[in-house]
Amino acid sequence: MNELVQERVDEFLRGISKKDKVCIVHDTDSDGICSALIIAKAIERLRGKKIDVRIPLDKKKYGFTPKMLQTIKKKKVTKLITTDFSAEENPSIVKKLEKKCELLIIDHHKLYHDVTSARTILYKPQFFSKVDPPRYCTAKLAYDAANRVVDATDLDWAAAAACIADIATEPWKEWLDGVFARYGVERAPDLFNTKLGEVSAIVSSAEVFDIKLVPRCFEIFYRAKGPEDILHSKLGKYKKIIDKELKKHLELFETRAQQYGETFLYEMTSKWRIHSPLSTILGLKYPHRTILIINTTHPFISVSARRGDKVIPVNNLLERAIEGFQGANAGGHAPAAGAGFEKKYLKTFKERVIAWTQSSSQ
Ligand SMILES: [Mn+2]
Repeated sequence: MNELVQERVDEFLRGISKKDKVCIVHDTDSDGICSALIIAKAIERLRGKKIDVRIPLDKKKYGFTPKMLQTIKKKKVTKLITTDFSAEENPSIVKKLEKKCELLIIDHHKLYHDVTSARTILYKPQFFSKVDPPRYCTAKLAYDAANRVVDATDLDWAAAAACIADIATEPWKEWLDGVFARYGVERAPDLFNTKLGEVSAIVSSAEVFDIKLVPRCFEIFYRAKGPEDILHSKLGKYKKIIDKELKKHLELFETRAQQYGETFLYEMTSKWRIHSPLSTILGLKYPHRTILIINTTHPFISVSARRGDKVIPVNNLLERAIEGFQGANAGGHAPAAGAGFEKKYLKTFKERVIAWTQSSSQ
């Protein structure tokens, strides 16, 4: 435990001047967008000037890509902030970036390497909090940091929407009650069925509908005064389309998923990248099952896995299952993770998952 991490984060944010070139690299899901929003707003309030560059993650590759590094170099970035992904997964890239800029990594995913240095801050719950990292989502980390250095309480709705999206509500019950009350939002047993849950679903639907909508999502969030502005925005139409597609696959899952003990594999194709929201819904419905949604639509397969009770850590399961696959990636949290690999590896992938889950349940 190291309480000094928070102090360093606050110092980093307060130290940003108008002369700095500030860049945020963020994940494109609700937590990624809301955390980037909160940090971007906090910086604008602190230094009286907006951030300079914002780069969304490339969903298929994760982490820094050569193109991103080029942009960071070209824009002469001096302060680099990343949100909602393990930016430290490749420490040599962090070391390279440190030569040109100071880094603040805000994230709640698995810790790969402690890259903390004079130039880099790793702001992960693992270092300073007893809260289970998956439940301390990045937007909440960003919100807590922002409010230590400036008033960002008006962004509570965005942080709350991200908590719902990431199933990271349990440790923050009291605070969430306050947010619901402040906006007069009615509670429901399933938080996705509330107006704040709808805000989070609007982002994920837009992202799933077309990844190119992410910058527009960010702009709409940046201008919004509260959750109502999102609910009445033009983004709502994508949610309707994606909801229909999700419903179709939720029904198909019941008859077509292959069962191996507690493990359920569901292969699907869709015009949209719905595997992640689909597995989130199924993970909530069946917390004691290991659920793998395998999207075989494209030559590069995407897998989204969930295990609500964490009996099987699905991030480790996926990391192990893709070992040796060229150009593959896997990662995430113990209860929720994702992977991507070329189609030629699908058979091996499935064999490994089945073998591993069956041997561990004996
Ligand atoms: Mn997250």
